[in-house]
Amino acid sequence: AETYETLLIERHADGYAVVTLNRPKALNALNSQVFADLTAFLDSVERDDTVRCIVLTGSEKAFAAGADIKEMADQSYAQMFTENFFAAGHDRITRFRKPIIAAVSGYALGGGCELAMLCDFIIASETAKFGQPEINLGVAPGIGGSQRLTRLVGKSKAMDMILTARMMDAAEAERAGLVSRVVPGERLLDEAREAAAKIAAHSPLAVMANKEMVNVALESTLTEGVRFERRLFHSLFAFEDQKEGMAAFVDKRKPDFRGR
Ligand code: CO8
Repeated sequence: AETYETLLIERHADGYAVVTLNRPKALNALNSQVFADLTAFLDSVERDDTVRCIVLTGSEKAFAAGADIKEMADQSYAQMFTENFFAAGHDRITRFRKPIIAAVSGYALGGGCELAMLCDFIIASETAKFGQPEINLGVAPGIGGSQRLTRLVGKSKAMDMILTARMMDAAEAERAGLVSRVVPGERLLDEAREAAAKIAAHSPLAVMANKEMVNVALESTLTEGVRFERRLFHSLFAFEDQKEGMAAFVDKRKPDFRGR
């Protein structure tokens, strides 16, 4: 059985897994163990075809209230630098090739907001609150928040959030483009599961290619990005799944994607 100190894992027959952050007494504050557990889980499913999409969630009260302040409080510069604090966890998530949907209820603050932004898209409950309050602690975002928030919501709102440490509610986060959908709290997990099941029913090869293309948009010029898209699009014709997907459309039946 899969057991992790800080995560609950539920694998679903429809081809996705729900990963629940499970440090309720600390509002899911992210410590080294959480990143070690997430890394181990992602390693274990990277090549596992029964998990084609992941839903990452927290509790009703908190997706995650930040990096664990109690773990960081007494760290020296030499320790942070030597350990390259949280760098390995951050990098592991960005290297994961299958989609991760963040289902956010309650607080997504500091490292919690950064973790949600590391996911491929965010579905938020009406109760969700996003913020980068690190400045209150005399520090700054450290898991990509200053970069990803700015790309997602633009400079003005990113500066506002990061410099004042105020929280954004779900409606503002949706207007700003930080989250893709907002749903009532009781719908949150079903909405995320339904999205994950849809993704898991697609060709897993096409899913990986589509994810990679969108990510390239954030890191290239338009000309380079379009060239990358076109080459990857052409390459999908090497897979049986392309033949199957188009044949199924023509035959008016459901495709049977094999990931080949
Ligand atoms: N770290 C550790 N413990 C936490 C954290 C946290 N981030 N957040 C909450 N907790 C703990 C509390 O200490 C408390 O524990 P205890 O019961 O032992 O006192 C328990 O969770 C419940 O919290 P509260 O009693 O505070 O609950 P409230 O409902 O009153 O308040 C808040 C909820 C508003 C979310 C409040 O807990 C809060 O402000 N939390 C801190 C938010 C914050 O500042 N987050 C940013 C942290 S810094 C960060 O994320 C840096 C990221 C970059 C790291 C990069 C490394 C390279």
